[in-house]
Amino acid sequence: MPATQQNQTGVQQEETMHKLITAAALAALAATGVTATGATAKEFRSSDVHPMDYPTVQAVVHMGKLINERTTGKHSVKVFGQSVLGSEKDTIEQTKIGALDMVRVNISAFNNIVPETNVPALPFVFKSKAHMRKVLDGAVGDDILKALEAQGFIGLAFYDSGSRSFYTTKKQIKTVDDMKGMKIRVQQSDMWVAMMQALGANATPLPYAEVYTALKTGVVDGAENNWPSYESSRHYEVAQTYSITEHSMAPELLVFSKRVWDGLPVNERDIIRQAAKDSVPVMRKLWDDREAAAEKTVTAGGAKILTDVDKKAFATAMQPVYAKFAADAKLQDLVKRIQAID
Ligand code: GTR
Repeated sequence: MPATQQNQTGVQQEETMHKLITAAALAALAATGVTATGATAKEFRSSDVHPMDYPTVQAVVHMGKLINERTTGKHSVKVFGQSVLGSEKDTIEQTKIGALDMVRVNISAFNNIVPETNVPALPFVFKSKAHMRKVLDGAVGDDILKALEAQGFIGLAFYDSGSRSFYTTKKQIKTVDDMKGMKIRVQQSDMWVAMMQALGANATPLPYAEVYTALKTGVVDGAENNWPSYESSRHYEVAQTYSITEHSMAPELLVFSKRVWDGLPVNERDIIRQAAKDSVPVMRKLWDDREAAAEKTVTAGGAKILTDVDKKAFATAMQPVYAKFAADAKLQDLVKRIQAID
């Protein structure tokens, strides 16, 4: 008998024993991840292709802290960066079957799965960063997030991804004519392939993690991305001419596995949704800072920035993509609603 139980009455001894057993049972439950309420505590696993200091990763880390606080320590989030869990295409599949809980990808990775996701990736569809944020924060954004559900994903939030521009290893791009016959790496999306075709280029769809080597070994002549990705991936070291075409503002997307989601109590789903929404302003601040810092880094690293690019001609040449990828009434309506927003 423990020393504390000496000199106790029978009733006291019974109470002490009960407390000891309860504490032991709780400890055992905690070890298996089951809380006193019977619900399973989880460390949600989320994937990203970017390094840990990148704004998308940090935003999800922040979201995880909010979830942890708001579930009083029950749930947490662990983010795996740098494609360690696989490419965007692979991790989307893992999320669908519930092997992964969350994934943060560019919306283009969903283009072949959910037609509505083509719309915000369309060339020159947004007028400015402010316009893009306003559209995605509103009803159009909500409708696109909802469209993911039928395919097994809960759309939680959009994050910024700035504007994407071309960068090349040898030949520089200033006009649409310069694109002719160039091999350009794109994301794994039919719409992105069509965009390059419209410009007269040859699209090479590749996972993000393979782009550096493809540029370095000459498998492709160029790629396209925003300032922070051009910088953090070190693509600027091997493709030193960055032509400011700003042809797409395809946003980032954070989704949760519907399969996992359906097993969560409603109040916890609300906490997760709200935490995702609350991570958006945090991400935007990180994003704006990183965009400015990335521009400085790549310039200091020897990248040549071409600003005298014929953007209008790029917009005109890419117009046929609308007819092909935003053809049906539902998608046309989304485009119209975006254009109607100031
Ligand atoms: C980045 C984006 C990634 C990925 C990458 C790419 O801007 O954040 O999710 O889509 O581009 O080009 O593959």
